[in-house]
Amino acid sequence: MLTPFAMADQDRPDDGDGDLTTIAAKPKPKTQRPPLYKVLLLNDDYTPMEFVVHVLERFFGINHAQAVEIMLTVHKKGMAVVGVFSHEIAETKVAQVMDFARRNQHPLQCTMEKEE
Ligand code: TYC
Repeated sequence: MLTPFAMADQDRPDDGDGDLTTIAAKPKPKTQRPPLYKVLLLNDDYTPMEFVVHVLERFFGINHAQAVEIMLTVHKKGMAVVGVFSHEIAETKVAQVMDFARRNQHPLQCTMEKEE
């Protein structure tokens, strides 16, 4: 029996081998998850609604009905989160949307924000 720490019997993890011995408590691995980033779409007065719906379908893989719903949320509330990604993927999505909007001469703005 390995009992490296002072521990009450009832708090010892059972190693399941049928006796009352315990295994040594494993040190907790301190691996950190990488931060995630919200990609936000911002409202404006000029970008056509159909264009925004198309952007959501094309770059975020969102189905048509959901895309219409999200577009209307942005239109009414000013912005909405359209996805949560790693830093690199979020940056790529933002760049793709901004480039596509610019090439089509729409003022649509897309940005990213670190998640808490
Ligand atoms: N407000 C725009 C309009 O009335 C539509 C719009 C929706 C624009 C969402 C941008 O992210 C946006 N044509």
